[in-house]
Amino acid sequence: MKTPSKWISAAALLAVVTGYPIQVRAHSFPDKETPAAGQNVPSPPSEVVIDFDAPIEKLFAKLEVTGADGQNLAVGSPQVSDDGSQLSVKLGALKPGDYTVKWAVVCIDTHHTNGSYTFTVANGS
Ligand SMILES: [Cu+2]
Repeated sequence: MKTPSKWISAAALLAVVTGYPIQVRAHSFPDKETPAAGQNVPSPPSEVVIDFDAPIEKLFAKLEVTGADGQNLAVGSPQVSDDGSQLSVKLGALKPGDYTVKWAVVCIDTHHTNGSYTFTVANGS
């Protein structure tokens, strides 16, 4: 005869032991940014692209690119690739200077992550 209570406690213990690391791994953080964080690009990029290490929800993805005056220079809405791994937005013509990229996403297990980084458009001459 089986002893259900033993099975239940074993499952509960397993959830406690493994639950936390599984959730951490499922959070979506940037794997790669284009332009890269801190990069000094020789010519103005036409878009900003961020690759994530875990799929993100299309509905809640935010991506802003602001210049020194704080104005958002993204053109149109941010786009999420079909597999949820890539977030991108088109840019208007950027002048030389420093730009801040701000992103906020929700991964498929509903965890929110966000962050920001800067890149520089060099003085082309
Ligand atoms: Cu998560």
